[in-house]
Amino acid sequence: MKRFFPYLLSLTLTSFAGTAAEKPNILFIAIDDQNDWIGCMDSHPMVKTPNIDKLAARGTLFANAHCQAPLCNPSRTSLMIGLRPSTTGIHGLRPWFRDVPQWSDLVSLPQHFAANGYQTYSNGKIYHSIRSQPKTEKNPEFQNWGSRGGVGSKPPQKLIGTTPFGNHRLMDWGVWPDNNDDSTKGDYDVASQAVDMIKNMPKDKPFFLTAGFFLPHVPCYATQKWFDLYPNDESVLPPMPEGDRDDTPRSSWWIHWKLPEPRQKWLKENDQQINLVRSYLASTSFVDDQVGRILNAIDDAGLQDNTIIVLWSDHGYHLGEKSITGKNTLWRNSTRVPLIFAGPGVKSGQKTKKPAELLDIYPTLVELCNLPSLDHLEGLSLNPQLKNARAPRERPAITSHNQGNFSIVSEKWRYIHYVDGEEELYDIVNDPNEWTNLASERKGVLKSMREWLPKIDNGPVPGSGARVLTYYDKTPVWEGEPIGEDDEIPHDR
Ligand SMILES: [Ca+2]
Ligand SMILES: [Ca+2]
Repeated sequence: MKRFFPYLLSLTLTSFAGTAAEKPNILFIAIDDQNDWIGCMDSHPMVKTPNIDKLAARGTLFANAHCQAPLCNPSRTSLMIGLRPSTTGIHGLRPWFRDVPQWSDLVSLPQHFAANGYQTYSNGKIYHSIRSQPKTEKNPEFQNWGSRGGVGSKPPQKLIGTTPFGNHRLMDWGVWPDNNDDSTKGDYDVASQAVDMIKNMPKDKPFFLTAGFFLPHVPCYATQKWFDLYPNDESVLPPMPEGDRDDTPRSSWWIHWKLPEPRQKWLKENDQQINLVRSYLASTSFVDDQVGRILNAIDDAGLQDNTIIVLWSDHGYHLGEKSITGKNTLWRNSTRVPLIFAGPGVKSGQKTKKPAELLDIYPTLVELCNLPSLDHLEGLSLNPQLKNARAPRERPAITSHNQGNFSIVSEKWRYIHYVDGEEELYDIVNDPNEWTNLASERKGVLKSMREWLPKIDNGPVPGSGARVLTYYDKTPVWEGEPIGEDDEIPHDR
């Protein structure tokens, strides 16, 4: 009997290795508030993101990908559980979806992988509100928790002075720390701990490893070396024609009525336009460098041929375009996001203009890894486009921001419907900056785009708050305060 034992043992080990080889690992990289200012997305002509560009060249870039909501909590909840915000009723920064009885047991993306033989690892910001396991919940969101990430080292006081709408502590940017040391930054720690996990994790199971970067979310603090990549003059600014909002409805303001993010007017008056844009670009390049550290660790560990890498951002960001900064809009600046897949099952060197949604990530990874499919998912698998960039796509990309406000993007058009019935239409091929609203001219296009408005359009769940707009009896209510018909649009208070 004794001499058979080593044989049995090696058989067991072989079958474990076999399982791991059949199931590719997942490296899941999230960037917070990263708009389409990524080199390979041909948006900002100066931005430097060599590592993300290299990843895109190794895989498939979705150049027409859009978030499901232009705000952290609803966007990330949607991506992680596979349901639209208009289905879940998660529209604001509150609540945490597990506190909503209807969604408390829904199987999230990492939970589904854990249930199918994966070890799951969390680093940094993946969900909006948790970076460690909530004590009250029985099912772990992740099995292993690493870096909490976040902003890291902060200056003793704000660098840019007092900002409107309450001088929010996050509304800040500039060079920090001032000694060129990146190692005190939360995102540096996210990359470091992800690299350690890649090096040291047990090899008997496939992994689902996340790295959630906080920058270029405000406060956009970066060290001087990243600022040095960008000129300190007006050439860094995006094009922002005067009066761009003259052809947009008043209800476009309702969904970002009062925000801590300063308006363009404040930036101009306080000479902060160039500083903000450079700070954002510097933060993007710094995060790109952290992405590169993790990609190198995958290569160094010899895992590149057996690891699917997906990189995404939860929504975009305005830096003065359409008179505002921040998110909370249904235009390109807020909805268009980087979305890249690379690794086994993904054709390399592809760039597709087919519409894609962050909601599609869940069913795509499930299919790529041959996991059991789940009935509740509202996204579509992107596998056809991962194999052939021109493969047909049956529906456009749909973004919502609070009940009744939707943006619908096809290969040719962006259609916007506001809660009061107002509409916008842009030809995104010939007018990628969405400057000319064609809603009054193209009635036929409007009609066909309207067909895609989701049939389910739920209002905010109980406990909703922070950036929630409701609309009853033709009265918009922003964060509990009615907006009067003649109220001046808040620009600078
Ligand atoms: Ca965000
Ligand atoms: Ca315009």
